[in-house]
Amino acid sequence: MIIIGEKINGTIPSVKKAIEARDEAFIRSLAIKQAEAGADYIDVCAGTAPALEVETLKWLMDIVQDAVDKPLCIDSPNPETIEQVFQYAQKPGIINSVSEEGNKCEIIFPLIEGTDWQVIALTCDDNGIPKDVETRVDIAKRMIEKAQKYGIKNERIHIDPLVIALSTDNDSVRKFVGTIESLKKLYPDVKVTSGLSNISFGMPLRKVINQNFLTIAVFAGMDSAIMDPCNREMITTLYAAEALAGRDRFCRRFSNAYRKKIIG
Ligand code: THG
Repeated sequence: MIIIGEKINGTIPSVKKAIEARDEAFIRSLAIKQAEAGADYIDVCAGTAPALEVETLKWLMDIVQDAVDKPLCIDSPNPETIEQVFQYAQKPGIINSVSEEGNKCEIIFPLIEGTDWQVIALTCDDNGIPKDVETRVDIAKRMIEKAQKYGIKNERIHIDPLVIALSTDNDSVRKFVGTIESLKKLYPDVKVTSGLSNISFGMPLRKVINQNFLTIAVFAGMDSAIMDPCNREMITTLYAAEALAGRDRFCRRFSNAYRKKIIG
């Protein structure tokens, strides 16, 4: 699993406070903790008003890149913001995200043409998030075909099927799994990603729901996860799920992580 560490996000109250106080040490430690816990990419999201977003994101990017060697996942709903901060990235990472809303693809795809950047593509458009699998897959197809015109190969694209809270759609997980299955049949090389916490909105014991959702998503073939790599229970669930899904040869990663070391 490709792990995208989610903790540097201005919508989290403690991070919002740190951004407002320009508390560099706090952000730095979040970057280091996530890198040490196994994050492959560090998501940076300003979560501020658009007027402050470019300056805030640049500040976050500079701190993270100074603290760790991991590539960034630049998280903003505004393609113009991404366009402006892109130059401050020291190495290729992931753009989070495009969708079929407005002209997002038309701004972002030329930006990453001829680079090694990857992109998360959300399956929504000007009509919002579709309720059914077919429309999600249609939107994904349109974005994948557009990307091809810019030489962006399928393996650089992470489709995010935008899982809806289970409390508002009883079939949410089934639709998520169905979308992964259809996409992988059409485009075996395309990646699928997801956040893990939307599923449990409005429910008690959210941790349990999130962990079990992760297990199902791993089994369905999800390639990357936007998650908290410092959450030990979640990482244990991930390792166990990968072993159970046959994604951990000889269960080596799981065993190395959890078998008591026998010395002597
Ligand atoms: N898809 C894509 N991008 C995304 C999301 C997605 N970016 C934002 C969001 N969803 C993913 N990021 C977060 C960040 C923090 C939390 C949830 C999602 C969060 N954090 C708690 C905290 O830090 O206090 C608890 C974390 C925990 O212990 O697990 O809730 O869906 N493309």
